[in-house]
Amino acid sequence: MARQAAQPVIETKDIDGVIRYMKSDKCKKIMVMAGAGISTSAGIPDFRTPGTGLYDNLAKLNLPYPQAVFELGYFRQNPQAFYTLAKELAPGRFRPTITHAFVKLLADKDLLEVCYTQNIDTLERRAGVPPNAIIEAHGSFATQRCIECKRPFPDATMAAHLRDGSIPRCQLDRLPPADDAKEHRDTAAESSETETDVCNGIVKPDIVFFGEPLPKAFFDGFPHTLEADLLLIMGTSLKVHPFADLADMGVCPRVLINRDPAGDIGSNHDDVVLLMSCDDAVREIARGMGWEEELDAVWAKT
Ligand code: CNA
Repeated sequence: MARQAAQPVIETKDIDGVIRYMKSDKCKKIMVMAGAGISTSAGIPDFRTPGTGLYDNLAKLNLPYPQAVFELGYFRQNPQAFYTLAKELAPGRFRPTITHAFVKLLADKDLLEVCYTQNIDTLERRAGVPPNAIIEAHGSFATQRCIECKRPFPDATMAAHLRDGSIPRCQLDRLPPADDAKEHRDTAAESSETETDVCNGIVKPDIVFFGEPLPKAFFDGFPHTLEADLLLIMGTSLKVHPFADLADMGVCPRVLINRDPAGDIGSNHDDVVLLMSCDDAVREIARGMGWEEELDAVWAKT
C-alpha cells in the first residue's frame, strides 16, 4: 500500500521517539509481529543467526538442505529428522522471555491490537497473552494430527514422543480409503494394511511446514493491520512470506527491534529501526513508560 509522505509521527528515529509516541494519545492500538528472535534468550535457537541458528546446526540430521526438515515431502520419508529437532524445540522446557512479558503487559494496558507470531514455541500463551489476541501464523506445538487421516492425536502421548524424540504414529482404527486415495497408496502402506487395523500414519504437530497453507486466522486477522497505530516488529528477519507481507499492509509507523536489519523496514518516512536485543529494548521502553516494575512483575509470574 502506498504511504503518504506526511510529517513523521515518531519525531525522532530512536527509542525515545518511540516512547514519546507511545505516550501520546495517537498510540492506542499496537500490533506486534514476532519472530524467533524474541525467544532466543529463552534458549531456543532461531533459524538464521550465523553460528547459533538452527540452519547452521542441522548437520547431524544429514539433511539434503536445512529447510528440508520443515518440508512435508521430506517429513513423510524421514520423520526422524524432524523429531530429533523437535526434541530440542518442544514446549515445556522453556520460560517466556521479558519480551513475551512485555507483549502481555501491552494487553494488560489495553494497548495490544494483536500479536502475530511466527513462533511455534507457544511462549506467548505461556506468558499469559490473551488467546484471542494471538495469531500463531505458522501454527504451534499445541495440537497435532495424523498426516494421513488428519484426526487429532492425544496431547499426553505426543508430549512423551517429543521428550524422547521418537516418532508418534496414529493408533486410531484405519479409515476406509477414499476411492481416489486408493491409487496413491504406496507399497509400504499396503503391506502394513495386512498386518494391522490401525491407521499408523505419522503424526505431525500442527505447525505449518513450507508449502502448507497458513491457518485461516492469519488471513482473518488482516483488518488488524489497518486498525493499528503502531507496528512493533520484533526478532524476525522478515524472510518468510506471506508473514513478512503483513509489514506492508498497514499505514501506521513501523518500529523494527532486531539485531539485524530486516526487510524494507527503514525505507518509509515513518519507520524506526532499533538494532538491538529485544529484551533490552522492551526494558528500556517499559522504563520510559514508567512500567518497569509492572513488567518485572508480569515476567516473574511466567
Ligand atoms: P530467523 O529468520 O531466524 O530470524 C531471527 C531474527 O531475529 C534475526 O534477524 C536475528 O538477528 C534476530 N534475533 C535473534 N535473537 C535476537 C534477540 N535476542 N534480539 C533481537 N533480535 C534477535 O527467524 P524468523 O522468525 O524471522 O523466521 C521465521 C521462521 C522461524 C518461522 O517459520 C518460525 O517457525 C521459525 N522458528 C521459530 C522458532 C520458535 O518458535 N522459537 C525457533 C526457530 C525458528
